[in-house]
Amino acid sequence: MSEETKGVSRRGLFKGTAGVAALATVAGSSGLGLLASTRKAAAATASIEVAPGELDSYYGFWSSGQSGEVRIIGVPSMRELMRIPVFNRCSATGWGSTNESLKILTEGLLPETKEFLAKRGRVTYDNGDLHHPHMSFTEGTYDGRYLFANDKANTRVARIRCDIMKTDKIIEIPNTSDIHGLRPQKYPRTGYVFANGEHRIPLPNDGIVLDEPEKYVSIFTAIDGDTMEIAWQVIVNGNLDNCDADYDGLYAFSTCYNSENGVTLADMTANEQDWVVIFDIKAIEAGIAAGDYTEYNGVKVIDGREAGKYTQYIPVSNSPHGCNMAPDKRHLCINGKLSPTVTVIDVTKLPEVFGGAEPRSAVVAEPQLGLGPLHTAYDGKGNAFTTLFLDSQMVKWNIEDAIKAFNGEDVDPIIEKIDVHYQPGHNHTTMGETLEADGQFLISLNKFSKDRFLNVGPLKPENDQVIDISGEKMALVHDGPTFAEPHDCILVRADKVNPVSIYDRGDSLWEEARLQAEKDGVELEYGADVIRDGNKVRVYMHSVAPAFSLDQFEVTQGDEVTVYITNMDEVDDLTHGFTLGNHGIAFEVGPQATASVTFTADRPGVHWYYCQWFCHALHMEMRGRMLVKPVA
Ligand code: CUK
Ligand code: CUA
Repeated sequence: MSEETKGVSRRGLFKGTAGVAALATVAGSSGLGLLASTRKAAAATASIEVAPGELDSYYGFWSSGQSGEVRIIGVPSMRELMRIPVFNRCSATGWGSTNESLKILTEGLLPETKEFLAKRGRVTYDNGDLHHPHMSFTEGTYDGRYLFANDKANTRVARIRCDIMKTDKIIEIPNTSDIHGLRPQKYPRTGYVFANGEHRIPLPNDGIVLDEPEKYVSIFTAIDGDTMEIAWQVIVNGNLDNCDADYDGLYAFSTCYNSENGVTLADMTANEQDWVVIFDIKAIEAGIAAGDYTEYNGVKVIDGREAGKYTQYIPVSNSPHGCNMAPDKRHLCINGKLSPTVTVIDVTKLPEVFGGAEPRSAVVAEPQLGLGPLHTAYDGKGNAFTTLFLDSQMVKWNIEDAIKAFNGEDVDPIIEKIDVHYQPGHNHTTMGETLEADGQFLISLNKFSKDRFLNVGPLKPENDQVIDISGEKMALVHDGPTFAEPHDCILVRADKVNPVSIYDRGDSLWEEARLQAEKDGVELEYGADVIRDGNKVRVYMHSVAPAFSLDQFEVTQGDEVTVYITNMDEVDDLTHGFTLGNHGIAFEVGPQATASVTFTADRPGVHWYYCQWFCHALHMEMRGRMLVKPVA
């Protein structure tokens, strides 16, 4: 089977050199000639089959780009298991309308954002652009506590609790614009979450500086993953794109594709070389402790624009993109994008660079791999897999051989190339960004699917392909359509993640509801109470399939009503819901959870509420009436 996956080289389709022109035309290329060979390859293996009733061996945590959520996908089957609302709103779970989710969505916003939104009658942003979901680490591997993810659109970072797979913190990052690259500290633990501000802006961005791009800055942020507070920031030269951290807890790295500090495409791609910024974590911590910072918006900000003790700038070819630390603890791969190369940096040489050695002295290899290298993943056996966006290929190469070739030996580091469909961005291997990289599967997250699926109109799905990398040869084994637009994913061995099935009644998620119930002298667990407090009305119900504890309640037009629902069922998978007709209200209540919503009852008349989560043979009957008395 594997021979068939070799496919046809697409190099001939792109005669030009890798550059802006080629990037601009790539969307129009089709590669139709490849179809026959690759379809055959896809059908030729059964290694991803997960039979009915069997479980996947990996959790895939998928970003969803402009959809703003995180998705859980079983790997290798590629079955979508769950969606976790993060920066988006969710009609099913009520994310963005329950009090509990609104608290998370609003409490971390900057004061000026709250003010800006309030003027528009809103309390939070409705969109997000989530590119990079990454799990917390302990000692170089996933520890199953949290997932962290960025929002490029509204400069936020979110944390997801992996015990319940719900978002529990969202913060907006001050002093910067458009958080893009995000990675957790790998060692000794997370620890810091590193986040790149991609777009350069004035600091402070208050309108005094406008069209003076030379005064804009880009900022690297370290967030404390335990408290979700900002630990410190560093101003850098150029912009910031992707980032990663080492396995020794000493350095973080970011790619910069705009060393020109330009604001137009032509400006930004003018220089032959950009750079990767190296951050010395210990030196920055010492600088903060010694008071070598300026405070902006309550955050301690270090100036790292000049190479020195805090930062070093290692030149690499024009417009690098992906930044991937290898599980050999030693090699960092910087993906060329506009250059056909990947630059390999030996992180054990970084102390010398900080000590004054020439920055490029840390570069130990620079293999030429093909057109448009964007991201690199690892098998834990010394091999790397790099996506070639322009070539629509995945290239497998050997790191040691690349180093030998760089030192003048006659070795070809490239082991194999296969076609992917089409234009891959990120890729990811099973456990590949940890010390436990196991070399089983590789995902290619392709930006275009074109003809790979039934035509669904002009907006087509992305295509996330599964490649079996356990053998000598790569074998493309599955095409997986996904909605807009996974940039990145991680593949976590199933035993690393242990979610609960039933909520703990003591969970802090509904702390405010618990406190309010105490004040009102009612029990959330067994409530069937309507508490009147001026024009505020608090309705406490619990639900046990197939009934709410109140089959009606009455309020007066204009009342501010809060409905608290507690699901007292203790059965796995027995979720109830609360939908209030013609009020735009619907939310999920998981087993043993409490959820609530607040609204103004300004529609006189009879309004039914019902459970929208099919829970019982009498699910349709699980409903009640809200009676709204008109004001005279
Ligand atoms: S980025 Cu999308 S292909 Cu936002 Cu990680 Cu590289
Ligand atoms: Cu409860 Cu449906």
